Formats: sequence, C-alpha cells, structure tokens
Amino acid sequence: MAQPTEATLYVIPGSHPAMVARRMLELKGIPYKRVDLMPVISRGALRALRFPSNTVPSLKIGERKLTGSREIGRELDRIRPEPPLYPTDPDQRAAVEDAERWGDEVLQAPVRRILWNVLKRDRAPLRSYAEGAKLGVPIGLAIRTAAPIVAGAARMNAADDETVRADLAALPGQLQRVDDWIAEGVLGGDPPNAADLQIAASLRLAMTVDDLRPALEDRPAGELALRAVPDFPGHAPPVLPPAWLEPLRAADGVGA
Ligand SMILES: N[C@@H](CCC(=O)N[C@@H](CS)C(=O)NCC(=O)O)C(=O)O
Repeated sequence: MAQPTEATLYVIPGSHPAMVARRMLELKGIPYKRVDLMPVISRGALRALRFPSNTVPSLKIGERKLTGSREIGRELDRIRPEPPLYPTDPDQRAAVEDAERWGDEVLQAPVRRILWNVLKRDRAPLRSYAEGAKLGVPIGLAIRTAAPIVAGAARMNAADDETVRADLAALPGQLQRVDDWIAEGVLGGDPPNAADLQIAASLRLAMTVDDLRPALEDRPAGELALRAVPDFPGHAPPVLPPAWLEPLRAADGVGA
C-alpha cells in the first residue's frame, strides 16, 4: 500500500470544510503541514499552486493534489483505511454518503453566509477566528486591514441580509434533520465517520456565534458537534437583529 510521504493542507482560518479535512487527517494519524491563507486571496494562491479548484481545503499528499472536503475524505480512506471514514456495508455507506453530501451541499453554505454577515457587522471577532494561524503578516495588521476582504467575502458568498434571514429561518429544520440522523444511527458513532465530520464542523462553527449557540448546545446535533470537533477557534458576540433569531428561539424552547 502506498504511504503518503508528505502532506500539506491549505486552509483559511475559521473555514469549516478545512476543519473537516484537519479532523480527518488527525483521526487517520497522518502528520501534515498546515498553510493558512487569507480568504479571497486564497483563490489566486491555490490556482497558482495548480490545485484542481481554488477553494479550501486543498491537500497535497505525496504527489497528489486534491481540493474539496469530500474528495479528501475518499483519498485518505484509500491510502490509510483505518479508522474508516466510510462504512464498508453498502447500505450504511450510502446513508453516510447521503448525509455527507447534504452537509456539504446544503448545510455548509448557510453557516458560511451567517458568519460573514456577522463579521460584516462587527470585524472585531476576526482575530479570534485567526487564533493559531500563520498568515505571513502580523495577525493584528491582517485584521486591521481586513475590511475589503470581509466585504469581498460577504459579497462572493451572497451573505446579504435577506438571504441570511432566510438561512436562520431554515436552520431549525436542518438541526432536526441532524438529530434524526443521530437517532437513526447514521451519525454519532465513535470514531466519527465522514458525515459526522462534515456536519459537525459546520455546526461547531455555528456554535462559535453567540446568536446561534443556544439553539444548538442542548440537543443531539450540538453534542455531536462538540464531540467530533472539540476545538474550533473563534467567538462572535451577539450582533444579529433579534427578530431574525425568533425562529431559533422557538426551536430551542425559549419563547416557544
Ligand atoms: N464544498 C467545498 C467548499 C469549499 C469552500 O467553499 N471553501 C471556502 C472556505 S469555507 C473557500 O475556499 N472560499 C474561498 C474564499 O473565501 O475566497 C468543500 O467542502 O470543500
């Protein structure tokens, strides 16, 4: 079996799919070098490095270059089968792959939009999301000059008020879906599978946002997030309009 010689993971601080790849590498016991990129600027850097696409996570492992949390999960299972990220039973694997796809294609984007909307309102928490990152410039300078990057990222991710308010209204149904998958045994095993990591990273990022945390923390989805992704840097104090959060308050039982 071919063993990876060297692994380098390209991330953006605070990126939830990048956290998926980090946890996969950790669980597999594969040592790697982490390269932190600034959002927006990351696109040009990854293009110049000739990755298949220009988003994070992107991973160079041995001679292979991969982009995408799901692609990375499959490659890591191929080169280092234990512990498996995908079940061997075909039906169980199909269920895990469905949940993983949903985590990538449905849950990731609204959480990303909510965070950029939050940071557009208050840039101060940016520093906390960059904790431990090496951006090539002093963190304080990177943060002080980040206004155009935050504005650009919010625009590129369509983190406008109308979309984010709709995202918040949809979140309770999405949390219920995760709770249901946990009850069915698709999610929540030990060690976590690829879908656990995919979904937990998004929920864990959501839990760094004070406006969202109460809706997550006392339910199976929140427990999964904390277990599968114990450490996620960042903390954003309340900043969203209270009326936008009413659907979440109803879901967490406060004011229901
Ligand atoms: N669905 C992809 C999403 C990748 C993605 O969109 N990553 C974001 C960071 S969370 C990114 O690279 N954005 C580029 C940018 O902000 O310029 C995956 O799971 O790998």
